[in-house]
Amino acid sequence: MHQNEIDVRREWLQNHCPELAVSTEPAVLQSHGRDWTRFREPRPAAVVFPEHVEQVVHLVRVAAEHGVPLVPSGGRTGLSGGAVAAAGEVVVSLDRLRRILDFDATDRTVTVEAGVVTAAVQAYAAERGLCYPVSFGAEGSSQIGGNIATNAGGLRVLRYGLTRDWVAGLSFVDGRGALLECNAGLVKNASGFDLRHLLIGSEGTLGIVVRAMLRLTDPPPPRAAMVLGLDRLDALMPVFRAAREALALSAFEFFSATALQRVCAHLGCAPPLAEACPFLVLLEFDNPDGEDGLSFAAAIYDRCVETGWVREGVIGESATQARALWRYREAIPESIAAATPYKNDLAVRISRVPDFLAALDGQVAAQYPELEVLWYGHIGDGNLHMNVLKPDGMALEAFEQACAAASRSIYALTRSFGGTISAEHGIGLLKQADLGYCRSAAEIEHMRGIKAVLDPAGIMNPGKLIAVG
Ligand code: 2HG
Ligand code: ZN
Repeated sequence: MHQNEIDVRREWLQNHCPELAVSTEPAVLQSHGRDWTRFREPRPAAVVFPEHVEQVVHLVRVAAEHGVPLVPSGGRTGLSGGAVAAAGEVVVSLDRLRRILDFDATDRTVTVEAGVVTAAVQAYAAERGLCYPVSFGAEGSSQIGGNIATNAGGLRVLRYGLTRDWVAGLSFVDGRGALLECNAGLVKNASGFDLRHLLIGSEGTLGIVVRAMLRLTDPPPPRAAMVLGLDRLDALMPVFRAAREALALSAFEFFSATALQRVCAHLGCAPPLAEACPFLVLLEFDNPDGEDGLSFAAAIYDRCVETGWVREGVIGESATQARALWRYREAIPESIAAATPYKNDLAVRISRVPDFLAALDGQVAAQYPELEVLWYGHIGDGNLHMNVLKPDGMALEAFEQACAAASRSIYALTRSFGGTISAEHGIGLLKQADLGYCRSAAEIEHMRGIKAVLDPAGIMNPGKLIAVG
């Protein structure tokens, strides 16, 4: 988009939304025009900061009338470009819609505005003796609205499910500027289509989530963590099964030694195990009275070592020790960020993980003979992150093209296993052309039809998730 068109759009904003806080500062356009992806340069016309839901309603209404594209923006921690504004759009930041509105101890719900940060909800629940259990590395800056828009998952899906499972109700502004309130906290509501669930995972393409009522649960019991070193990929599932039979697992995470090396280099710390094993798993499990959990874990460990599945392991008994072990897994994305990783976020059914991994392993070696590939992920729920690192000196565009081409055969393999090309990061801008690898033509057609109803002017996050027109 040319600068004069951008100027016209800024003037339009001033004329039609004079009450709205607007920024056209280059630094703000940069920071709020993108998420954590680095494959597109941000170029929004402006960033607006509504403070009240009514301002969002008004903005969307006039934007729909005049065909002005909007990009909803939360904590901007997305990994698929869902919040990237690269074509002169108006970014709608939810940063100032960050009030906690209501708490109900009987319903065990908290109602928040969309811009409330995930960790703030967790802390608020903990102060009231409850827990908001959706948890992931970006929880310190991701916002509830964005979590809903991408149905964020994370580290404890195995125990607690996804964001979807914790949304008791939500309000959103559709693409025509109508405010809809969906399922205000009812546990049972058999009265037709549940638009709440349509909005969850819609990546801002159907409307802007402005408020949510979240369910809370009991706080977790004390937990311990264990890191085990494996020699072979095919030992992963036997270890998972053994652990799940004996322990109350809340996480079963996987990472490769190459990922661990990056973390140790980044944090300047020693690895958790004395011997270098090519694959590692991190288990987190309930340890309520500080005894049973640990003796079960020790028994599993012995069995896994005897059978040859595990070479070495370490247990973190105290909360501090467990946290230290978690760092090895959680810090992987930040440790490799400087290498502009190309991210794959694949998932298959848990039972198919071993065969999928074996097939993928061969394919990756053939597709990326010269590039460094790191594996990690939430194997306990079937989700595998595969990150390809950009070599120093390789142009970003050439790197993206090479990875995108290689990804297609990986997606085809994923499809043959009945899997998805995005488990939890969303399709966004970066994977939009490949949606057909995990959704049928009929499904995509219906998605377009649904979008046309909720967003007839096509202004809501255009070009993301599904191509229209
Ligand atoms: C994680 O599991 C996040 O740490 C990021 O989903 C995954 O960096 C990635 O590919
Ligand atoms: Zn993840």
